[in-house]
Amino acid sequence: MEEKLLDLKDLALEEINDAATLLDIENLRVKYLGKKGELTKILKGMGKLSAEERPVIGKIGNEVRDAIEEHLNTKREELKEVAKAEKIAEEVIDVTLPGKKQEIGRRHPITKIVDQVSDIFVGLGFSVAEGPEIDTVHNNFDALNAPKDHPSRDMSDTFYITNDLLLRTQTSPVQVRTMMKETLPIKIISPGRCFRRDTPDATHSPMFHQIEGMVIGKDVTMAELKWTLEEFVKKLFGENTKTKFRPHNFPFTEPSAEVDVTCFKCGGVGCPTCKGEGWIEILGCGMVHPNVLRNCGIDPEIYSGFAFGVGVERLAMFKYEIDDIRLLFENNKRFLQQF
Ligand code: 2NL
Repeated sequence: MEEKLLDLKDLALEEINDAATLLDIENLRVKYLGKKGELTKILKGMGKLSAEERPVIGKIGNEVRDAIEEHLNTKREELKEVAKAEKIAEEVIDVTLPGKKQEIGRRHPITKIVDQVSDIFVGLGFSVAEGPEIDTVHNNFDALNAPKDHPSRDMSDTFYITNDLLLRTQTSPVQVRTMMKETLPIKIISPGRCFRRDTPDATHSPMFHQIEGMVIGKDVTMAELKWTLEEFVKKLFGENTKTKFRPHNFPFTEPSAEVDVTCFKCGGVGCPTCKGEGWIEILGCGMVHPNVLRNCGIDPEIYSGFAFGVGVERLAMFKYEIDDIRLLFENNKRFLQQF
């Protein structure tokens, strides 16, 4: 029996030495020292021993148990150390590596112009109104006094969704909605996306932005229109900017005008930006047509108003010297980073 015990010890110590993981150690503990383990199996035979042999074998059994236990503990600590060292090696941080650059975004040039123009009009007492990009043919054309045969109504010029719904071609439907719903006086601007069935080229995009403005009240005259727009261009292009109101025609205003400003690059002498003209056309405007007021539930005998519309892309292209409108919507980061 003594021999069996010593053989068991040798075998156990050898196996423990070969253990590669903490799980191996636990399995070996169960195998040798567990309740049904090898050592217990041998010691069960002690009952057959003589009274003299029993304490001797018992002592050897205890020594074998202690030796195996100690060996298990030593190996367990060793494996724990190895595992820890491996983990540390794995998680090491190389502080000399270059950092990850945090790229900071910026506003799109169109957004910048919309914000700038909005700020100017808010400073003049206007509120900002918004509305849906899909609206009715009535709000987009009929209410605005557009003749039934007006070319802009054509299927080839407007994106129709149904016979009665379309993608708005201006932000005027927002003004129509405001007139129908709000109490007078009204003093609003409506910036937003508009859509026209255009084939894209350097100056046309089927999606573009417009800022319209409108003032309706008692005794609103063309003098207020001129003062408001002159203030606006001076704040946008500089105090020395001159304006020129040229007669024009829109179905929704009467009288109507287009506004030119002295070129903010050359001051009116003539340069590539203004194509040598000295003047740049920047917006359309006029006194709201009595039919439009009537269509929106306002009595033109009591109230009057003015309205205007600015193309945002045109302003952006002048301001940032962009020669192709398509560049604004290609989302090329290197292009957009310039503004
Ligand atoms: C242009 C011209 C304009 C308006 C828009 C308007 C809206 C209502 C009633 C009357 Cl609800 N007028 N808007 C008036 C004149 C000109 O835009 O060339 N835009 C780029």
